[in-house]
Amino acid sequence: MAEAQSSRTHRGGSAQSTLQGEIGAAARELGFILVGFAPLRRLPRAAFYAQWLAEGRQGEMAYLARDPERRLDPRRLDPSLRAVISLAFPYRPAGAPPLADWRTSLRGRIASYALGPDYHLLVLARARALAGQIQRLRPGAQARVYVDTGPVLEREWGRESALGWFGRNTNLINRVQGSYFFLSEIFTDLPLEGPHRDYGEFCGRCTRCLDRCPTGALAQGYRIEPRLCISYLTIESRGPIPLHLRPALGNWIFGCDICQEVCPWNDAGGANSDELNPWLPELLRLDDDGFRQRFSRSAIKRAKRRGLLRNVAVALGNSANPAAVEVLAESLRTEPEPLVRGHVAWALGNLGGPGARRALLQAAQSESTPAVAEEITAALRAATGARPRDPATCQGIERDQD
Ligand code: B12
Ligand code: SF4
Ligand code: SF4
Repeated sequence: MAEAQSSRTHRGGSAQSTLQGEIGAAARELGFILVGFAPLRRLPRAAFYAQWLAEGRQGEMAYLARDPERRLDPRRLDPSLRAVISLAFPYRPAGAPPLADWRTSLRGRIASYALGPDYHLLVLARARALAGQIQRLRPGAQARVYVDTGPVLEREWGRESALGWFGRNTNLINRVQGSYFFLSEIFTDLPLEGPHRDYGEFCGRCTRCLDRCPTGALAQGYRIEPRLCISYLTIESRGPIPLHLRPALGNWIFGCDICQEVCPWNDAGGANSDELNPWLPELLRLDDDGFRQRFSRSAIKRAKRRGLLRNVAVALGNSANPAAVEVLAESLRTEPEPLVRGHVAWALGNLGGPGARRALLQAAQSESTPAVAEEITAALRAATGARPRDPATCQGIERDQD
């Protein structure tokens, strides 16, 4: 079991300590790498949350603003609840450094948490199994399980249970395990003992995550502006990606790991996998059935086909690779979803060159959705001014004459 709990929870010989030891052992068997306990209380950092909402930081994630009191105090779900068991389940970081030649190979990047089956199902099943064991140890005990599945401020409960500290990148970080883990909670009416000291704070003077975030989403004071975060833009946001942010997405098409990759508390990643570096033209050609077949058991389904293909179009537009024009031109002709067509037009405008301009001019004749027609007009302007770049170096090169 990780250091986060060992010195804090298994004290004395009380019935609670024995029970907590048994819960810890069962959790470890189920694959959890951290376990902590804390009595429930109204979270004391409520003002931070109120301010966050007042600034509209939830963006399109309206659920975050729904009944904030319930998020701050789980006893509003059920007054008999007394304690939380906070759990961390690891996921494997992607290989680092990321593919340097993505512009040439036209490969995108997917955040490593999305590798394999959807974590909501995977971790939920393990946490439910643990809840079942707790109920066998203490028949009749309440055990309500969450994995990003309800009105719970999960990192805050992880912090209360001394699993780690809230880093400048706003992730919960453990000194041994880093931050590549999911959080899960079991709320119970059992009187479990809390940690006996604060975990502490270990960012020190480091500001790597702030310096390296490509969109400036992170600020001093442990503050994130989700509406600038690539994870929000590529997963949660359903509409057009703001024009000025599209270049900063690079080849991220689902989530982003940069502020974790640069964190000195995380180990360098494992092997690169095709699943996390998919070939972008193939994704842009996915129809509804193809999307369902490929992603129905993956966290990626959250973005929906239209969201994912929107992101893929942006990445292709950022590739500076004329080889991307063919699939984009094909998509502009055949794609049924206006959101995707609009971003495809932007991508062609960004790439420029005769093929891109031809495709845009042709589409301008028949496009019937005003928002897409606007994207096409802007893209034609950009394509006329654009100097194609060398994908290998991403430097400007002379444009072929039409
Ligand atoms: C909304 C959300 C997002 C949003 C907003 C992120 C954010 N930082 O709030 C977006 C889409 C951007 C996002 C991105 C990611 N997410 Co997310 N996300 C969530 C979700 C659903 C809710 C988070 C939330 O409530 N935010 C609202 C803010 C106000 O809450 P808060 O930051 O926890 O703040 C409270 C306290 O911490 C405190 N506080 C915080 N800082 C400070 C500082 C001071 C000085 C004070 C006084 C108080 C204070 O005040 C608040 C009220 O108590 C949680 C799951 C859940 N239900 O909790 C997952 C979750 C946080 N996400 C997770 C993950 C993995 C990610 C990504 C890494 C995915 C990816 N690779 O793309 C990125 C990381 C981006 C980043 N740097 O945060 C994991 C994090 C695990 C971990 N080790 O921390 C969670 C816990 C999901 C899970 N079950 O594992 N996510
Ligand atoms: S996930 Fe990416 S975009 Fe979001 S805060 Fe971290 S580095 Fe910035
Ligand atoms: S990169 Fe540095 S500042 Fe950011 S969370 Fe990690 S230790 Fe903290």
